Amino acid sequence: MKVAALYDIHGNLPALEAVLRDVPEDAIVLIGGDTAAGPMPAGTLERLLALGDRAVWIRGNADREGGVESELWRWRTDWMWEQLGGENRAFLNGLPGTASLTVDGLGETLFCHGSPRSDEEAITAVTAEERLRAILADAGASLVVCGHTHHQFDRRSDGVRVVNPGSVGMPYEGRTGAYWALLGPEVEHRRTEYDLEAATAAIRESGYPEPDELVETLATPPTAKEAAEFLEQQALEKEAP
Ligand SMILES: [Mn+2]
Repeated sequence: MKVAALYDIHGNLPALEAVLRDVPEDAIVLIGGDTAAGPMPAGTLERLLALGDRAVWIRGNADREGGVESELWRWRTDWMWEQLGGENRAFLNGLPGTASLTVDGLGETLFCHGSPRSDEEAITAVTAEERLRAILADAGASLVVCGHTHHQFDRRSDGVRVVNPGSVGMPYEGRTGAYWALLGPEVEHRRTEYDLEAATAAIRESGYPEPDELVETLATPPTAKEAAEFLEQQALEKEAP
């Protein structure tokens, strides 16, 4: 099978709609977590649930209770749970942490949100070899697809290939657009353009907490290098005893 990996959609329905227009009809849609936590959570879930059996879901840290740390993100996820009915809430919380699929030309592939062992553990483009080796030690697959850090990369460590498809709804790529990956038979990193002006208007109308912060991130995103270095530093501080 071919797999379209859609990670970190973050409730950005206009970005998702644009990406889904670019996804080949014969591809499975892997929804890589941090799916609804953003300005249009209910519409985003509804659109993805309409994919039915074509979609494979895994859970991100922001899709479960208690999965975010900062005050801003706690506010935002509280707002999200208010927007979603109890049924959607239970659905998101009950999703599996990982999924394993056999992809055309790539073989057995493990999909996770943060790392194979945690939806909160960050892998970045600059993760040191030693830390990466420890993270991947028990992955049990030759290809691991992870998200959470919102920038695309394609790395190898001890025979394990690690791919980040980037983020559909809140990318850190130094450039606007929606980022994802098409897997099978190659790993193809993709960027889809969407109408950011219309999306900005919808975000401002949604009632989403601190919309200006999101609007600014979408319009003038940090570069992948800046994001990778910042997130790597954060991960190291979290790890420190
Ligand atoms: Mn995340």
